[in-house]
Amino acid sequence: MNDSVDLGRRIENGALSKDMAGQKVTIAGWLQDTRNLGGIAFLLLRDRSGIAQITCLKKKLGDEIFTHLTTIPRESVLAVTGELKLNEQVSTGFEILPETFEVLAEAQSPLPLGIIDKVGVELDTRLNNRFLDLRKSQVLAIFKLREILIRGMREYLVSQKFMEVTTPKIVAAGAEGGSTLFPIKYFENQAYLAQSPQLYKQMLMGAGIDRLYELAPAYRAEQSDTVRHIAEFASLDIEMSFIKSEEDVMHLLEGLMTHALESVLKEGKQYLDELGVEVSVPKLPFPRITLKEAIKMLADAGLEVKGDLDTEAEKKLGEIMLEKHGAELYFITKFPTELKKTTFYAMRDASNSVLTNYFDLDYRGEELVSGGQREHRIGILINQLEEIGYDPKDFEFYLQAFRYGMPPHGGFGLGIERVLHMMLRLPNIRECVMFPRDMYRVVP
Ligand code: AMO
Repeated sequence: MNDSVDLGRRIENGALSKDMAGQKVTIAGWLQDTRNLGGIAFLLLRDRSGIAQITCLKKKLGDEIFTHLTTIPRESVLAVTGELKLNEQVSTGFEILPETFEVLAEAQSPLPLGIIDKVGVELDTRLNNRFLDLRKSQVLAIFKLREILIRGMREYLVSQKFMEVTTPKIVAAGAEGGSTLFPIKYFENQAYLAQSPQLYKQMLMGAGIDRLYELAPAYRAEQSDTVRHIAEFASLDIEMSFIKSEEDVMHLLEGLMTHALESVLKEGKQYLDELGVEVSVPKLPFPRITLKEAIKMLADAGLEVKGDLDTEAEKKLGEIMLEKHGAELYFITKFPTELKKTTFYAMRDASNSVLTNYFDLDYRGEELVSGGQREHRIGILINQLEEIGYDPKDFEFYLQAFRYGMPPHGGFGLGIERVLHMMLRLPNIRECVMFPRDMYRVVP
């Protein structure tokens, strides 16, 4: 009985069906749970596609084999061959009566983390044992939804003729301010981990790749230990040429978000149900409010804001936009130049140079996206670099691309984890990354 099982014949649990009644099948996975009732025992075997019940009858198997099967530690990897038999009492409608089995890898016990126990476990313990944590169906559901969301975004961008590109993550200059740069030793020189593909996506506009996107890690040495910041995040960046204004970019972003959320609803229902969350597809167009209007709305609600919106103000604005405008997603536009100082590449408003053509997209009070129209005229771009004290020489590789025909262009950067964080109403953004990086965590 305890022979080797031919894994070449393995069928995924999800592919088993009642039509296979009477057939011999081979399954393999993790032993999730064992219920031993004396003469009969039920083993639940889990793989990525589902759970199958293995029903062990002591009389049929004999004492020794029954005892062996029912004492295999939880979460061991087990392969079983046996007959598929219909049984209406099982949720799937069938069970497997084992004929041969093999313990492929025994799990140590106790487990550092229960897979099916309902006891609340600290996020840190879960992240320290992430390979086990990811075995939980509710945790895996987040990543199934992440995959569906990203697939929906890619689908949309491909349909809009965007080309996927890959730009370097080891770079010589930062694009998003010095304070969040990770310096690295690069042979005999200093380099940095890329905070954003900003300079490269713009250079590629000069190369004539007039609609591009990149989905890649971006690095920020965030000194703030918050539930919405991580040091490595998945950034979806787009850039497009021949725009009339940032409105063209915002229009694309509306289409992208709507399509991606529709995909999540269509393909991810089972995972949303598992997490007990409802997602709604936003109505078009998303409301647009200027930063000035946002500050006024907050003041009317009793919250005085000076300068930029902090976390509290963003949250409050999220509540106001939901209550008063029924909007979960909304644009905040016309950021003052003063607040986008480090954003030297931002085009200023032609009619009012104290404002930029820059916007954010917020989702229930959290910023998902920043973007806008870029400054493509080299003289002005150099002035803007100098204004904030940067030496244009350090950006010469970038500026060169503006000297030989750079079309008007714009784009945005979207944080994938931020979308998931808000969409799934998770308490912490770290839930949306398999192996998150933050100020204190670099393992596992
Ligand atoms: P920005 O710096 O606003 O803009 O970043 C764009 C988006 O990236 C996400 N994000 C983060 N997510 C998690 N943890 C972090 N520490 C973190 N930092 C940023 C947010 C944010 O809205 N080059 C510009 C984009 C552009 O103009 O194209 C940029 O990087 O969702």
